[in-house]
Amino acid sequence: MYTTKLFTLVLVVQPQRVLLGMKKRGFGAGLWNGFGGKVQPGESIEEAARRELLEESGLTVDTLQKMGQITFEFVGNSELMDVHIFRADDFHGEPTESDEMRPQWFQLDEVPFNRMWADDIYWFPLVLQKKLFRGYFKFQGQDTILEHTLKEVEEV
Ligand code: 8OG
Repeated sequence: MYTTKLFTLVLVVQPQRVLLGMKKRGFGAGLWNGFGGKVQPGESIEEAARRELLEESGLTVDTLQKMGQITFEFVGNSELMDVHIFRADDFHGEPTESDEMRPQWFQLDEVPFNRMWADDIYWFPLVLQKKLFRGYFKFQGQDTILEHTLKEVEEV
């Protein structure tokens, strides 16, 4: 029997650059990523996205745009990860290092895909183009994608 756990991920995107954080510990340590984490009981997905963004990057945003949803399966693990991906085009505050993340701006043509999760190269361009999507990725370990689906949708 599979169970599903909800996660958030926020990409702060500006005309020439995107803010990523180097994950310093835990799941995905050593990889650049957007900011996010687990949705807690009693919290909406968007509330969780804002909380995690603030905790990990020091930033607040007015508007979060829902961009996509990806389900991750890891072979041997019956808990699926349902990751809700948001984009923010404006923010308040200064990117600030936290215990979990070290933020850094990247030019849009210098996104470090070779030091990101292997699936990101598939869907990240859709976020940059403001296209909505749904996906499924089946991983073996943290590096190998065994199967995937990805489609553009009208509504997330
Ligand atoms: O609470 P924790 O930091 O462990 O949450 C995991 C974060 O990593 C959460 O923001 C969702 C995100 N995440 C995955 N898998 C992937 C992935 O394959 N690519 C990217 N970019 N982020 C991912 O859990």
